[in-house]
Amino acid sequence: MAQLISLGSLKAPTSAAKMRASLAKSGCASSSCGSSDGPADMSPEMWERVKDHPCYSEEAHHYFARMHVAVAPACNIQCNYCNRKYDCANESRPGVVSERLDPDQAVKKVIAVANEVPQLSVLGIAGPGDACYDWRKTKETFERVSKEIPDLKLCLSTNGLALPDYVDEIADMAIDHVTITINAIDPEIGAKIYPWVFYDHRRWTGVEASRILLERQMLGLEMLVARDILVKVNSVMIPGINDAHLIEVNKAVKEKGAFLHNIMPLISDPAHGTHFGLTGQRGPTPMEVKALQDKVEGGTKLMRHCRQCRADAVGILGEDRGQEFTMDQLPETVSYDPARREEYRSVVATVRGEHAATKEAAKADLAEVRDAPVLLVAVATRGGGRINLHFGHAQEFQVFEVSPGGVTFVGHRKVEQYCHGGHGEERAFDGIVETLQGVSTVLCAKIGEAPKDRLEKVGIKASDAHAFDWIEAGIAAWYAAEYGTQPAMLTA
Ligand code: CLF
Ligand code: SF4
Repeated sequence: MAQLISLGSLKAPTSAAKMRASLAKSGCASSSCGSSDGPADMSPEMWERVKDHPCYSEEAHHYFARMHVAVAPACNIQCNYCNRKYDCANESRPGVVSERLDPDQAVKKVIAVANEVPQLSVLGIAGPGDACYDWRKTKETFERVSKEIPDLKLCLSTNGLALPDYVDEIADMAIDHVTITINAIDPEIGAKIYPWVFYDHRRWTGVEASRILLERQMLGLEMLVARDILVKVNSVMIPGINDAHLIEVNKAVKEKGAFLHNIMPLISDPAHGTHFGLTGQRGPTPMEVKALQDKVEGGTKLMRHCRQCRADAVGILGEDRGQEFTMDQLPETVSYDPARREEYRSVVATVRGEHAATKEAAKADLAEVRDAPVLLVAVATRGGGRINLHFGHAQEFQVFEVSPGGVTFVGHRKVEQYCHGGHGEERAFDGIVETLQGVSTVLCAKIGEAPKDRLEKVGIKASDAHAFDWIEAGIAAWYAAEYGTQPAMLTA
Protein backbone atom coordinates (compact mmCIF):
# COMPACT_ATOMS: atom_id res chain seq x y z
CA MET A 1 0.00 0.00 0.00
CA ALA A 2 1.36 3.44 -0.90
CA GLN A 3 2.30 5.51 2.10
CA LEU A 4 0.56 8.82 2.51
CA ILE A 5 1.85 12.31 3.06
CA SER A 6 -0.66 14.59 4.73
CA LEU A 7 -0.77 18.33 4.08
CA GLY A 8 -3.81 19.24 6.06
CA SER A 9 -6.67 17.69 4.17
CA LEU A 10 -4.45 16.69 1.28
CA LYS A 11 -3.42 13.09 1.07
CA ALA A 12 -1.11 11.98 -1.68
CA PRO A 13 1.30 9.19 -2.50
CA THR A 14 4.85 9.72 -1.30
CA SER A 15 6.10 10.82 -4.68
CA ALA A 16 6.56 14.59 -4.78
CA ALA A 17 5.75 14.59 -8.49
CA LYS A 18 2.49 12.77 -7.85
CA MET A 19 1.68 15.09 -5.03
CA ARG A 20 2.28 18.18 -7.15
CA ALA A 21 0.14 16.66 -9.88
CA SER A 22 -2.58 16.05 -7.38
CA LEU A 23 -2.37 19.62 -6.11
CA ALA A 24 -2.44 20.96 -9.65
CA LYS A 25 -5.54 18.89 -10.39
CA SER A 26 -7.31 20.52 -7.51
CA GLY A 27 -6.30 23.92 -8.86
CA CYS A 28 -3.81 24.68 -6.14
CA ALA A 29 -0.34 24.05 -7.46
CA SER A 30 1.67 26.29 -9.67
CA SER A 31 5.29 26.67 -10.49
CA SER A 32 4.81 30.42 -10.54
CA CYS A 33 2.62 30.68 -7.53
CA GLY A 34 4.21 33.69 -5.90
CA SER A 35 6.80 34.48 -3.35
CA SER A 36 7.59 32.20 -0.44
CA ASP A 37 9.46 34.98 1.33
CA GLY A 38 8.65 35.61 4.94
CA PRO A 39 6.51 38.37 6.37
CA ALA A 40 7.46 41.88 5.31
CA ASP A 41 8.49 42.76 8.86
CA MET A 42 11.22 40.11 8.96
CA SER A 43 14.64 39.91 7.36
CA PRO A 44 15.25 36.98 4.99
CA GLU A 45 17.86 35.66 7.48
CA MET A 46 15.35 35.71 10.33
CA TRP A 47 12.67 34.12 8.15
CA GLU A 48 15.08 31.31 7.35
CA ARG A 49 15.46 30.64 11.08
CA VAL A 50 11.75 30.54 11.88
CA LYS A 51 9.99 29.49 8.70
CA ASP A 52 9.81 25.81 9.64
CA HIS A 53 9.11 26.32 13.35
CA PRO A 54 5.39 25.89 14.07
CA CYS A 55 5.51 28.03 17.23
CA TYR A 56 7.83 30.83 16.08
CA SER A 57 5.98 31.37 12.79
CA GLU A 58 2.19 31.45 12.57
CA GLU A 59 2.49 30.68 8.88
CA ALA A 60 4.67 27.63 9.55
CA HIS A 61 2.17 26.09 11.94
CA HIS A 62 -0.09 25.26 9.01
CA TYR A 63 2.59 22.95 7.60
CA PHE A 64 5.02 21.81 10.26
CA ALA A 65 4.83 19.72 13.39
CA ARG A 66 6.65 19.59 16.67
CA MET A 67 7.17 16.74 19.07
CA HIS A 68 8.01 16.86 22.75
CA VAL A 69 9.83 14.14 24.63
CA ALA A 70 9.09 13.99 28.34
CA VAL A 71 12.62 13.41 29.64
CA ALA A 72 12.71 16.15 32.30
CA PRO A 73 10.34 15.30 35.18
CA ALA A 74 11.99 17.28 38.00
CA CYS A 75 11.26 20.93 38.75
CA ASN A 76 12.90 23.55 40.95
CA ILE A 77 9.95 25.87 41.51
CA GLN A 78 6.27 25.62 42.34
CA CYS A 79 3.70 27.46 40.25
CA ASN A 80 0.21 27.84 41.65
CA TYR A 81 -1.22 26.62 38.34
CA CYS A 82 0.73 23.37 38.34
CA ASN A 83 0.26 19.97 39.88
CA ARG A 84 3.27 17.72 39.32
CA LYS A 85 0.98 14.83 38.46
CA TYR A 86 0.02 16.75 35.35
CA ASP A 87 1.88 18.20 32.39
CA CYS A 88 3.86 21.39 32.87
CA ALA A 89 1.22 24.07 32.56
CA ASN A 90 3.86 26.37 31.04
CA GLU A 91 3.83 24.33 27.89
CA SER A 92 0.91 21.98 28.12
CA ARG A 93 -2.70 21.52 28.73
CA PRO A 94 -3.59 19.55 31.82
CA GLY A 95 -3.47 15.80 31.45
CA VAL A 96 -1.03 13.25 32.68
CA VAL A 97 2.03 12.59 30.57
CA SER A 98 1.51 9.13 29.12
CA GLU A 99 5.05 8.04 29.88
CA ARG A 100 8.27 9.58 31.04
CA LEU A 101 11.26 8.65 28.93
CA ASP A 102 14.96 8.22 29.44
CA PRO A 103 17.25 9.56 26.69
CA ASP A 104 17.54 6.10 25.06
CA GLN A 105 13.79 5.81 24.74
CA ALA A 106 13.47 9.42 23.63
CA VAL A 107 15.93 8.98 20.75
CA LYS A 108 14.11 5.88 19.58
CA LYS A 109 10.76 7.64 19.72
CA VAL A 110 12.02 10.70 17.81
CA ILE A 111 13.35 8.50 15.00
CA ALA A 112 10.10 6.54 14.83
CA VAL A 113 8.07 9.75 14.65
CA ALA A 114 10.39 11.33 12.05
CA ASN A 115 9.88 8.28 9.84
CA GLU A 116 6.08 8.47 10.12
CA VAL A 117 5.30 12.19 10.45
CA PRO A 118 6.89 14.01 7.51
CA GLN A 119 5.74 17.37 8.88
CA LEU A 120 8.10 17.00 11.86
CA SER A 121 10.52 19.92 12.03
CA VAL A 122 11.13 20.58 15.73
CA LEU A 123 12.04 18.53 18.77
CA GLY A 124 11.08 20.32 21.97
CA ILE A 125 11.80 19.48 25.58
CA ALA A 126 9.17 21.12 27.74
CA GLY A 127 9.05 19.07 30.90
CA PRO A 128 6.93 17.65 32.34
CA GLY A 129 9.18 19.42 34.91
CA ASP A 130 11.89 21.89 33.91
CA ALA A 131 14.20 21.15 30.99
CA CYS A 132 17.13 23.10 32.50
CA TYR A 133 16.79 21.77 36.06
CA ASP A 134 16.92 18.24 34.57
CA TRP A 135 19.72 19.39 32.28
CA ARG A 136 21.73 16.16 32.04
CA LYS A 137 18.83 14.27 30.45
CA THR A 138 17.84 17.21 28.28
CA LYS A 139 21.37 17.64 26.98
CA GLU A 140 21.98 13.96 26.31
CA THR A 141 18.69 13.66 24.43
CA PHE A 142 19.36 16.69 22.23
CA GLU A 143 22.94 15.64 21.48
CA ARG A 144 22.00 12.14 20.48
CA VAL A 145 19.00 13.17 18.37
CA SER A 146 21.14 15.77 16.58
CA LYS A 147 23.57 13.06 15.50
CA GLU A 148 20.75 10.97 14.05
CA ILE A 149 18.64 13.77 12.49
CA PRO A 150 20.86 16.83 12.09
CA ASP A 151 18.23 19.05 10.46
CA LEU A 152 15.70 18.75 13.29
CA LYS A 153 15.44 22.07 15.14
CA LEU A 154 16.03 21.83 18.88
CA CYS A 155 13.73 23.80 21.14
CA LEU A 156 13.84 24.20 24.89
CA SER A 157 11.28 25.49 27.37
CA THR A 158 12.18 26.50 30.91
CA ASN A 159 11.01 28.47 33.93
CA GLY A 160 14.42 30.21 33.74
CA LEU A 161 15.73 29.60 37.26
CA ALA A 162 18.57 27.27 36.23
CA LEU A 163 18.87 28.70 32.71
CA PRO A 164 21.91 31.01 33.17
CA ASP A 165 24.03 28.01 34.23
CA TYR A 166 23.54 26.33 30.84
CA VAL A 167 23.40 29.14 28.28
CA ASP A 168 26.90 28.46 26.98
CA GLU A 169 26.13 24.77 26.48
CA ILE A 170 22.82 25.68 24.83
CA ALA A 171 24.70 27.91 22.39
CA ASP A 172 27.37 25.23 21.75
CA MET A 173 24.66 22.69 20.94
CA ALA A 174 23.07 25.03 18.36
CA ILE A 175 19.75 25.17 20.20
CA ASP A 176 18.33 28.16 18.35
CA HIS A 177 14.95 28.49 20.10
CA VAL A 178 14.41 28.86 23.85
CA THR A 179 11.20 29.68 25.69
CA ILE A 180 11.22 31.24 29.17
CA THR A 181 7.98 31.46 31.11
CA ILE A 182 7.83 34.89 32.75
CA ASN A 183 4.56 35.68 34.47
CA ALA A 184 5.57 38.84 36.33
CA ILE A 185 8.35 41.40 36.51
CA ASP A 186 7.15 42.64 39.89
CA PRO A 187 8.13 40.22 42.70
CA GLU A 188 5.06 41.26 44.71
CA ILE A 189 2.87 39.95 41.87
CA GLY A 190 5.17 36.98 41.36
CA ALA A 191 4.68 36.00 45.00
CA LYS A 192 0.99 35.41 44.25
CA ILE A 193 1.96 32.92 41.53
CA TYR A 194 5.05 31.15 42.96
CA PRO A 195 4.87 29.90 46.58
CA TRP A 196 8.50 28.76 46.52
CA VAL A 197 11.64 28.25 44.46
CA PHE A 198 14.58 25.96 45.17
CA TYR A 199 17.83 27.79 44.48
CA ASP A 200 21.40 27.65 45.75
CA HIS A 201 20.69 24.53 47.85
CA ARG A 202 17.75 25.97 49.76
CA ARG A 203 14.08 26.71 49.44
CA TRP A 204 13.00 30.35 49.19
CA THR A 205 9.46 31.59 49.72
CA GLY A 206 7.38 34.76 49.32
CA VAL A 207 8.57 37.89 47.56
CA GLU A 208 12.22 36.85 47.93
CA ALA A 209 11.55 33.66 45.93
CA SER A 210 9.97 35.66 43.10
CA ARG A 211 12.76 38.21 43.14
CA ILE A 212 15.38 35.47 42.71
CA LEU A 213 13.36 33.83 39.94
CA LEU A 214 12.90 37.14 38.12
CA GLU A 215 16.60 38.02 38.31
CA ARG A 216 17.56 34.63 36.91
CA GLN A 217 14.94 34.82 34.15
CA MET A 218 16.13 38.26 33.02
CA LEU A 219 19.78 37.22 33.20
CA GLY A 220 19.04 34.11 31.14
CA LEU A 221 17.12 36.18 28.59
CA GLU A 222 20.01 38.67 28.24
CA MET A 223 22.57 35.88 27.91
CA LEU A 224 20.57 34.10 25.21
CA VAL A 225 19.97 37.27 23.23
CA ALA A 226 23.69 38.12 23.47
CA ARG A 227 24.37 34.76 21.80
CA ASP A 228 21.79 35.44 19.09
CA ILE A 229 19.45 32.68 20.26
CA LEU A 230 15.76 33.36 19.55
CA VAL A 231 13.86 33.72 22.79
CA LYS A 232 10.15 33.37 23.18
CA VAL A 233 8.57 34.46 26.45
CA ASN A 234 5.48 32.62 27.62
CA SER A 235 3.17 34.26 30.14
CA VAL A 236 0.15 32.69 31.79
CA MET A 237 -2.67 35.25 32.02
CA ILE A 238 -4.28 35.06 35.46
CA PRO A 239 -7.27 37.40 35.85
CA GLY A 240 -6.98 39.72 38.84
CA ILE A 241 -3.36 38.75 39.47
CA ASN A 242 -1.16 39.53 36.48
CA ASP A 243 -3.52 40.29 33.58
CA ALA A 244 -3.02 44.09 33.45
CA HIS A 245 0.62 43.63 34.52
CA LEU A 246 1.41 41.57 31.41
CA ILE A 247 1.50 44.82 29.43
CA GLU A 248 4.56 45.76 31.51
CA VAL A 249 6.01 42.28 31.07
CA ASN A 250 5.65 42.65 27.32
CA LYS A 251 7.51 45.98 27.33
CA ALA A 252 10.27 44.65 29.57
CA VAL A 253 10.98 41.54 27.52
CA LYS A 254 10.95 43.60 24.34
CA GLU A 255 13.64 45.85 25.81
CA LYS A 256 15.71 42.78 26.62
CA GLY A 257 15.43 41.49 23.05
CA ALA A 258 12.82 38.72 23.21
CA PHE A 259 11.71 37.66 19.73
CA LEU A 260 8.16 36.67 20.60
CA HIS A 261 5.68 36.90 23.49
CA ASN A 262 3.04 34.26 24.00
CA ILE A 263 0.21 35.21 26.37
CA MET A 264 -1.68 32.05 27.28
CA PRO A 265 -4.88 31.74 29.31
CA LEU A 266 -4.68 30.14 32.75
CA ILE A 267 -6.23 26.68 32.63
CA SER A 268 -7.84 26.19 36.00
CA ASP A 269 -9.96 23.27 37.08
CA PRO A 270 -10.42 21.88 40.61
CA ALA A 271 -10.02 18.38 39.12
CA HIS A 272 -6.37 19.14 38.30
CA GLY A 273 -5.59 19.64 41.97
CA THR A 274 -3.66 22.88 41.46
CA HIS A 275 -3.68 25.68 44.01
CA PHE A 276 -5.52 27.98 41.61
CA GLY A 277 -7.93 25.21 40.64
CA LEU A 278 -8.75 24.39 44.25
CA THR A 279 -9.12 28.02 45.33
CA GLY A 280 -11.48 28.96 42.52
CA GLN A 281 -9.12 31.21 40.55
CA ARG A 282 -10.73 31.48 37.14
CA GLY A 283 -9.01 31.55 33.77
CA PRO A 284 -9.72 34.36 31.28
CA THR A 285 -12.36 34.11 28.55
CA PRO A 286 -11.17 34.05 24.91
CA MET A 287 -12.36 37.64 24.47
CA GLU A 288 -10.39 38.75 27.56
CA VAL A 289 -7.25 37.13 26.13
CA LYS A 290 -7.84 38.84 22.80
CA ALA A 291 -8.44 42.23 24.46
CA LEU A 292 -5.14 41.97 26.34
CA GLN A 293 -3.26 40.79 23.26
CA ASP A 294 -4.68 43.73 21.31
CA LYS A 295 -3.48 46.12 24.03
CA VAL A 296 0.13 44.95 23.78
CA GLU A 297 0.29 45.27 20.00
CA GLY A 298 3.30 47.42 19.22
CA GLY A 299 5.37 45.76 21.93
CA THR A 300 7.09 42.41 21.49
CA LYS A 301 5.65 40.50 18.55
CA LEU A 302 2.87 38.24 19.78
CA MET A 303 2.30 34.55 19.31
CA ARG A 304 -1.44 33.93 19.11
CA HIS A 305 -1.55 30.36 17.87
CA CYS A 306 -0.26 28.49 20.94
CA ARG A 307 -2.18 25.32 21.77
CA GLN A 308 -0.77 24.85 25.30
CA CYS A 309 0.42 21.42 24.34
CA ARG A 310 1.27 18.43 26.43
CA ALA A 311 4.86 17.73 27.41
CA ASP A 312 4.66 14.63 25.20
CA ALA A 313 2.71 16.13 22.28
CA VAL A 314 3.34 14.90 18.73
CA GLY A 315 2.04 16.44 15.51
CA ILE A 316 0.78 19.65 13.95
CA LEU A 317 -0.30 22.18 16.61
CA GLY A 318 -3.87 21.43 17.57
CA GLU A 319 -3.66 17.71 16.87
CA ASP A 320 -2.03 15.23 19.18
CA ARG A 321 -0.73 11.99 17.76
CA GLY A 322 1.20 11.09 20.90
CA GLN A 323 -0.90 8.01 21.56
CA GLU A 324 0.24 6.51 18.24
CA PHE A 325 3.85 6.53 19.40
CA THR A 326 3.91 5.13 22.92
CA MET A 327 6.98 2.98 23.62
CA ASP A 328 5.04 -0.29 23.53
CA GLN A 329 4.00 0.41 19.93
CA LEU A 330 7.48 1.14 18.61
CA PRO A 331 9.47 -1.53 16.75
CA GLU A 332 12.41 -3.17 18.52
CA THR A 333 14.93 -1.25 16.44
CA VAL A 334 14.49 1.88 14.35
CA SER A 335 16.72 3.62 11.85
CA TYR A 336 16.10 7.04 10.40
CA ASP A 337 14.97 7.35 6.80
CA PRO A 338 14.98 11.01 5.67
CA ALA A 339 13.06 10.40 2.41
CA ARG A 340 9.55 11.34 3.51
CA ARG A 341 10.54 14.48 5.37
CA GLU A 342 12.64 15.68 2.43
CA GLU A 343 9.86 15.02 -0.02
CA TYR A 344 7.31 16.79 2.15
CA ARG A 345 9.53 19.85 2.42
CA SER A 346 9.89 20.18 -1.30
CA VAL A 347 6.11 20.07 -1.69
CA VAL A 348 5.57 22.61 1.09
CA ALA A 349 8.09 24.97 -0.49
CA THR A 350 5.82 25.18 -3.52
CA VAL A 351 2.48 25.20 -1.75
CA ARG A 352 3.34 27.85 0.82
CA GLY A 353 4.40 30.14 -2.02
CA GLU A 354 0.90 29.95 -3.41
CA HIS A 355 -0.58 30.48 0.04
CA ALA A 356 1.50 33.66 0.46
CA ALA A 357 0.36 34.90 -2.94
CA THR A 358 -3.32 34.34 -2.13
CA LYS A 359 -2.89 36.26 1.13
CA GLU A 360 -1.58 39.23 -0.81
CA ALA A 361 -4.39 38.95 -3.35
CA ALA A 362 -6.95 38.77 -0.53
CA LYS A 363 -5.49 41.90 1.02
CA ALA A 364 -5.76 43.75 -2.28
CA ASP A 365 -9.39 42.62 -2.71
CA LEU A 366 -10.32 43.76 0.78
CA ALA A 367 -8.80 47.18 0.21
CA GLU A 368 -11.59 47.71 -2.32
CA VAL A 369 -14.27 47.22 0.35
CA ARG A 370 -15.38 50.51 1.91
CA ASP A 371 -16.85 51.35 5.33
CA ALA A 372 -17.34 47.78 6.43
CA PRO A 373 -17.18 46.60 10.05
CA VAL A 374 -14.36 44.74 11.79
CA LEU A 375 -15.58 41.18 12.29
CA LEU A 376 -14.40 37.90 13.78
CA VAL A 377 -14.68 34.84 11.54
CA ALA A 378 -14.19 31.30 12.83
CA VAL A 379 -12.75 28.74 10.40
CA ALA A 380 -12.93 24.96 10.61
CA THR A 381 -9.61 23.62 9.34
CA ARG A 382 -7.57 20.48 9.66
CA GLY A 383 -4.42 22.37 8.63
CA GLY A 384 -2.65 23.14 5.39
CA GLY A 385 -3.99 26.71 5.46
CA ARG A 386 -7.38 25.82 3.99
CA ILE A 387 -11.05 25.81 5.00
CA ASN A 388 -11.19 22.05 4.89
CA LEU A 389 -13.06 20.62 7.87
CA HIS A 390 -16.74 19.89 8.49
CA PHE A 391 -18.38 22.03 11.17
CA GLY A 392 -19.39 18.93 13.11
CA HIS A 393 -15.88 17.48 13.12
CA ALA A 394 -14.10 20.56 14.45
CA GLN A 395 -12.38 20.26 17.82
CA GLU A 396 -11.16 23.81 17.51
CA PHE A 397 -11.87 26.83 15.32
CA GLN A 398 -9.21 29.21 14.11
CA VAL A 399 -10.43 32.78 14.55
CA PHE A 400 -9.55 35.60 12.18
CA GLU A 401 -10.29 39.29 12.28
CA VAL A 402 -11.36 40.73 8.95
CA SER A 403 -11.73 44.36 7.96
CA PRO A 404 -10.96 46.40 4.85
CA GLY A 405 -7.41 46.45 6.23
CA GLY A 406 -6.95 42.71 5.80
CA VAL A 407 -7.36 39.30 7.42
CA THR A 408 -5.44 38.67 10.64
CA PHE A 409 -5.20 35.51 12.69
CA VAL A 410 -6.24 36.25 16.28
CA GLY A 411 -6.33 32.87 17.96
CA HIS A 412 -8.06 29.54 18.22
CA ARG A 413 -10.98 28.34 20.29
CA LYS A 414 -11.13 24.74 21.44
CA VAL A 415 -14.55 23.08 21.36
CA GLU A 416 -16.09 19.69 21.94
CA GLN A 417 -16.75 17.91 18.64
CA TYR A 418 -20.42 18.39 17.71
CA CYS A 419 -21.03 15.49 15.39
CA HIS A 420 -20.43 11.84 16.26
CA GLY A 421 -21.51 9.21 13.76
CA GLY A 422 -24.07 11.47 12.09
CA HIS A 423 -25.65 12.73 15.32
CA GLY A 424 -25.21 16.19 16.75
CA GLU A 425 -24.62 16.47 20.50
CA GLU A 426 -26.83 19.08 22.19
CA ARG A 427 -24.38 19.76 24.99
CA ALA A 428 -21.50 20.19 22.52
CA PHE A 429 -23.55 22.61 20.43
CA ASP A 430 -24.28 24.81 23.44
CA GLY A 431 -20.58 24.77 24.30
CA ILE A 432 -19.63 25.77 20.76
CA VAL A 433 -22.04 28.71 20.83
CA GLU A 434 -20.58 29.86 24.12
CA THR A 435 -17.01 29.44 22.87
CA LEU A 436 -17.71 31.37 19.69
CA GLN A 437 -18.58 34.47 21.69
CA GLY A 438 -17.89 37.57 19.57
CA VAL A 439 -17.70 35.61 16.31
CA SER A 440 -20.04 36.73 13.54
CA THR A 441 -19.54 33.96 10.97
CA VAL A 442 -18.29 30.39 10.71
CA LEU A 443 -16.69 29.19 7.48
CA CYS A 444 -16.29 25.44 7.06
CA ALA A 445 -16.07 22.69 4.45
CA LYS A 446 -19.59 21.46 5.16
CA ILE A 447 -22.43 22.18 7.57
CA GLY A 448 -25.88 20.63 7.84
CA GLU A 449 -29.03 22.74 7.62
CA ALA A 450 -29.99 22.03 11.25
CA PRO A 451 -26.82 23.37 12.94
CA LYS A 452 -26.69 26.19 10.40
CA ASP A 453 -30.22 27.32 11.32
CA ARG A 454 -29.50 27.01 15.02
CA LEU A 455 -26.35 29.11 14.70
CA GLU A 456 -28.32 31.71 12.76
CA LYS A 457 -30.85 31.92 15.60
CA VAL A 458 -28.09 32.97 18.01
CA GLY A 459 -26.72 35.51 15.56
CA ILE A 460 -23.87 33.50 14.02
CA LYS A 461 -23.92 32.97 10.26
CA ALA A 462 -22.38 29.81 8.82
CA SER A 463 -21.31 29.02 5.28
CA ASP A 464 -19.65 26.21 3.37
CA ALA A 465 -19.57 28.21 0.14
CA HIS A 466 -15.81 28.61 0.44
CA ALA A 467 -14.97 24.97 1.13
CA PHE A 468 -11.31 24.11 0.43
CA ASP A 469 -10.35 27.72 -0.34
CA TRP A 470 -7.20 29.09 1.23
CA ILE A 471 -8.37 30.55 4.52
CA GLU A 472 -7.54 34.21 3.83
CA ALA A 473 -8.91 34.03 0.29
CA GLY A 474 -12.13 32.39 1.49
CA ILE A 475 -12.66 34.97 4.23
CA ALA A 476 -11.92 37.85 1.86
CA ALA A 477 -14.31 36.47 -0.75
CA TRP A 478 -17.05 36.01 1.85
CA TYR A 479 -16.50 39.51 3.30
CA ALA A 480 -16.43 41.19 -0.09
CA ALA A 481 -19.65 39.40 -1.06
CA GLU A 482 -21.30 40.47 2.19
CA TYR A 483 -20.14 44.04 2.29
CA GLY A 484 -18.29 44.97 -0.86
CA THR A 485 -21.21 45.57 -3.12
CA GLN A 486 -23.94 46.31 -0.63
CA PRO A 487 -22.68 49.10 1.62
CA ALA A 488 -26.26 50.00 2.52
CA MET A 489 -26.42 46.79 4.56
CA LEU A 490 -23.71 48.00 6.88
CA THR A 491 -25.91 50.25 8.90
CA ALA A 492 -28.68 47.67 9.14
FE1 CLF B 1 7.54 22.85 22.04
FE2 CLF B 1 7.40 25.21 23.08
FE3 CLF B 1 9.36 24.62 21.45
FE4 CLF B 1 6.92 24.92 20.51
S1 CLF B 1 5.42 24.15 22.08
S2 CLF B 1 9.01 23.71 23.41
S3 CLF B 1 8.17 26.51 21.46
S4 CLF B 1 8.30 23.24 20.05
FE5 CLF B 1 4.30 25.95 20.98
FE6 CLF B 1 3.01 24.17 22.36
FE7 CLF B 1 2.49 26.73 22.69
FE8 CLF B 1 4.72 25.73 23.52
S5 CLF B 1 2.15 25.56 20.85
S6 CLF B 1 2.74 25.20 24.27
S7 CLF B 1 4.45 27.62 22.38
FE1 SF4 C 1 4.97 23.05 37.03
FE2 SF4 C 1 6.38 23.88 34.95
FE3 SF4 C 1 5.85 25.57 37.02
FE4 SF4 C 1 7.59 23.56 37.31
S1 SF4 C 1 7.78 25.34 35.94
S2 SF4 C 1 5.94 24.12 38.73
S3 SF4 C 1 6.66 21.92 36.08
S4 SF4 C 1 4.36 24.68 35.60
